[in-house]
Amino acid sequence: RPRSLSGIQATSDSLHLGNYIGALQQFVEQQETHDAFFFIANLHAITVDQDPAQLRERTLRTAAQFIGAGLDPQRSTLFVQSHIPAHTQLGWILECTTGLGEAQRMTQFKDKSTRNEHVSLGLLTYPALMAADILLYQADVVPVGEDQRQHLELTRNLAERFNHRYGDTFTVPEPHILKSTAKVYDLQDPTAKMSKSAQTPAGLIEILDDEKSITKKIKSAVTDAGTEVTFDPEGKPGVSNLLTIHSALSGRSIEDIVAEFEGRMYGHLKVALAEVVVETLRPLRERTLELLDDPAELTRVLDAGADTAGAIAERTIADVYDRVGFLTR
Ligand code: AQP
Repeated sequence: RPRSLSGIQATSDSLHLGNYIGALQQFVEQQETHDAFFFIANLHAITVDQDPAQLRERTLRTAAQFIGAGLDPQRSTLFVQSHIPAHTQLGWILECTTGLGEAQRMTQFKDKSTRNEHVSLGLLTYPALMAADILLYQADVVPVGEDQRQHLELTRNLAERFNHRYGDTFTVPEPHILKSTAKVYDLQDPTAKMSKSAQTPAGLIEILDDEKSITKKIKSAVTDAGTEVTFDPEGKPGVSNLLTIHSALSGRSIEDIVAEFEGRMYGHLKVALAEVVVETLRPLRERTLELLDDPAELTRVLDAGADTAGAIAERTIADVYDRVGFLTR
């Protein structure tokens, strides 16, 4: 089986619908067909300031949402990034493999460094650590949203550069970015990515939101001029985003949904979509809250995941250290 690996940062109490559709839903699918590894990226989280108690709590909450969304610890290896020291060890080596200009060209760095007042060095070196996350496990595919495409491209370049310099060491990974669901947009600003650093919480659906607030946010989503429900991301970004979300969650094709709403108003689509989102997220929320009642069990799952992941990561880092010329002891 090809190996699939991806991670999500522990930077919010709840993941949002973009994380779910762009990433988590793909993880759940891939655990059926791949040798699956998914982790909570707490090292990446501290590239911006985090409160320690909150980071601890959010790490467990993110793990609970992984399992609540359908990841099965029997079929996927679920772990916490900081439990495996090899991520930082390989991260350093890949920082030394990355050009400064190359890192500065990353659009996420450019966005976040202009948005944040304090810019840490970690924000710049973030993609080298991300490359380490992936290359340590010799991952074949990495399911992510569109915003991570450039980082994946850098990961591939770093793997090739290292292999060329030191001999075949790393599998060069392929991104798994589904065209249809790679970018979920903000409900209040359908030209911007749905993101936890959104201008207003009204544009962001958290997957642990209650049903009333989900329905309210969808009903007040910004739509476009005109009345006809058509899929036209350029001309009608608001309605198209609603159709994309519907299709991703209901599993129906966009054409099928458009046909259902022919001759009807945007409001009808919103009512139907609210129901689809609520029905999808209800069991997920219930399972997540149950899991959070038993943190000891979650910790046990993550410890077992770290044992499995650690064994693979240690093999890779030992090989890398040797190739780079570090003495063994
Ligand atoms: N809007 C989105 N549509 C599709 N996929 C998305 N992802 C994030 N937003 C969308 C994907 O979710 C995964 C986890 O990403 P992350 O841990 O990097 O989370 P994030 O980028 O911190 O989430 P935000 O909300 O986008 O954060 P900010 O506001 O800090 O930039 C990734 O696979 C990502 O592609």
